[in-house]
Amino acid sequence: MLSPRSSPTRDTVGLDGLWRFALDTRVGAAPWTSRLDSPLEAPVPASYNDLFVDADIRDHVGVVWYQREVRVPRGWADERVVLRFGSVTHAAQVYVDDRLVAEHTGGYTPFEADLTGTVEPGEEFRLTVGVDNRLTNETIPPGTLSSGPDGRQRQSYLHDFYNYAGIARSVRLCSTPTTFVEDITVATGRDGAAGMVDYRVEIAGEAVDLAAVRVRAIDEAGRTVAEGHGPEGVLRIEDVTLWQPGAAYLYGLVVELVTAGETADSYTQPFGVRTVEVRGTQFLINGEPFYFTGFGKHEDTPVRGKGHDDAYLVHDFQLLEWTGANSFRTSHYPYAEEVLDFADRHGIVVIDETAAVGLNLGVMGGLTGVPPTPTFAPENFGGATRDVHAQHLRELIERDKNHPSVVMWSLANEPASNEDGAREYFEPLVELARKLDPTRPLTYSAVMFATPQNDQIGDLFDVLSINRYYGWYVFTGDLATAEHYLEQDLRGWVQRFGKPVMMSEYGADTQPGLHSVWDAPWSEEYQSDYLAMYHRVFDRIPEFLGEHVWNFADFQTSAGIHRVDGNKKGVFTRDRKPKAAAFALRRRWLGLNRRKPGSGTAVG
Ligand code: BDP
Repeated sequence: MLSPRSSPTRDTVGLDGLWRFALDTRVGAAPWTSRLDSPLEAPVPASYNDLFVDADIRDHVGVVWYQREVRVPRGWADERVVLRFGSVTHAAQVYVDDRLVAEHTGGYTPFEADLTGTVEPGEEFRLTVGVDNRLTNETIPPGTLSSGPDGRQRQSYLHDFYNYAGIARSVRLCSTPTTFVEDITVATGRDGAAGMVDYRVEIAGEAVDLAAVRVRAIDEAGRTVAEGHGPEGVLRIEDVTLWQPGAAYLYGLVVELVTAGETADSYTQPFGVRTVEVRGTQFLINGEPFYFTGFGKHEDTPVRGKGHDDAYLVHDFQLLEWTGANSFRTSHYPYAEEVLDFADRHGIVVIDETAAVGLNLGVMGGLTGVPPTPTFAPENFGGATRDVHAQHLRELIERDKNHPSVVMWSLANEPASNEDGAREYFEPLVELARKLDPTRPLTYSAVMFATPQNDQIGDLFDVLSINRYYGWYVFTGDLATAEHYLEQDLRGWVQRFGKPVMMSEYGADTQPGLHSVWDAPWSEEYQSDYLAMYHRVFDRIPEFLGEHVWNFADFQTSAGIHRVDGNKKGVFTRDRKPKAAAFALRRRWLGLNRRKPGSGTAVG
C-alpha cells in the first residue's frame, strides 16, 4: 500500500485535529445517523485513554466514537477520493454520514476507504469512526475478555505495555486520478559500482489497458540517473551512492502513467540502494558486517499514549544518535510510517516487528513458565489466530517493503516456541514472509522459557534474537551467577543452531535518583552494572551480532503489583531524561562503533 503523498496528479488533505468523542455506553450504539451528542473532543492522532480525568474512559472496554465534518475540495471533480487511516487501534468501522464505508481489524497497520461516488467535491460529509479496543484469541495481539461483578467487561492481555486505543496516527483525505498507480515494489542490488533497482508497478482503475508506465530514478539533487518503461524492470544506476547505516542516501523512483500522451498519474517512491544478507554467523549490509547497537522501543509518551508525535520522533532519534545506537526494534508492533521514513532519511537501521506479542500462555505460569493450558491448542491460539497473524504480516510487509532502513522482519515477540504446536503454527508464517519478501532475513524474539534445548522453531529463522533477564527476574541482585548462566545459555543457541545470535532484550527496572554502593536492584548503578555484565558476555562470543537494550525509555503498563507507574527499564525516563546507564552505553557504543566496520554510527 502506497503512503499518501502529493504529486502533480495527487492531493492530500490532513484531517488531524480535534474530533467529537464519546463512549458507546453513553451515546448508544448507532450515533452515525446523527451528530454525536457529547461534550468531549479528542485529538487525532492520540490514544484517548489518558486525555480525560475519567476512569470510565481510561478503562473502557469496547467501542468509542470519533466524529467530525469533512469538506471535499471543490477541485476534486473527476478524481478518485480515498480516505486513509494510518492506524485505528484495534478495530475500526468507518461511516460517511449513515453509510458504512470500511471496516478494518488490526491496530497498527493502515487502511483505506474508497469514497469515489459516495462524497461530492465541494460538499461536506459527516465522518464517524467506531474504534474498538477489544483483544481476543482472534486478534493480534491477543487478549481475553471477561465480565466483572458490576457487569462491565474487563480486558486482560499477555503483554505488559498498556492497551492504549484510539486513532493514534494521521487521517487523510486523498485524491488520485481514476486510473492510478496502486502499488510499487522496489528491491535493490549491486553490480560493481552500479546499483541495480528491480521495480514492479501495479496499476488500477478505469483505463488500465490504455496506460503505459514510465519510470525514472532521480538522485537527491533531482537529476535523472536511470530510466525505464513498462510495469516491471531493472534500472541500472552507475556509480551509485549506497544507503548505509549512519549515512543515508535516498533516490526517488518517479512512476508515471501515460494515457494518450498525457501524464495520467505520477507518484514518487523514495528508495535506497543497499543489500542485506545473513552469511554464516554474520549480518551483512552492503556486504559489510553490521553489529546492532540500540534498543527495543515503544510508541509511548505521556498524555498522548501511542499517538504519533513528530517532536518525540525527532528527539528520540537525537537520543539514539547521542547514545551511539545504530538501530532499534519496533517492539512490539509496527510503528507509524513517519518513524520509518525518518529512519530511512537518517540512516538508522530497523528490525520491523509484527504485533504478535503474547502468543504464550506460559507467562501466566509465572517464573515456572508452565502454561495452564497449551498455547497452540485450537481453543487458544490455533488456526484462526494464525490466519489473523498471516493477514497482519501481509499488511506489514505490504506497507514497509520499500524502506531501506528495514533490514529484518521479526515475526513475533516471545511466542511459546518451546511448546508443542509452535512449529506447526510458525512454519506457514515463515513461508509466507519469505514469499512476500525474499530479500530480508527473518527473526523472532525468544522468551526465557525457550532454551537451546527445547526451542522448536529456531532453525526456521535466519537470526536468533534472545530476550533474557538473568540478574533481574532470576538471580536478582546476583550478577556473578547471572553472568555464568547467561553465557551458557547464549553459547547453547550458537552451538545448536549455528546461526547468528543477538540480544533483543536485556534490562533492569531502575528508579531514577536511587543510588547504592551495593548491587541493589532498582538503583541506577545496578542498571549500569547489569548492562556491563551482559556486555562482557557478548564480547566473549564471536557469533554475536548485536545488542538491543530493553528499553529505550520507561513506558506505561497495565496495573500490576510488580509495576510502579509503568515499566522502568528505560535507559531514559518516560520524559526522556537520561539515567546513569545512558552515559555508560554511550561510552561503550561510540567506542564499539569505532572498532567494528559497518556498524554505522558516525562518531562525533
Ligand atoms: C519481556 C517482554 C517485554 C517486557 C519485558 C519486561 O518481551 O515486552 O516489557 O519482558 O518484563 O518478556 O520488562
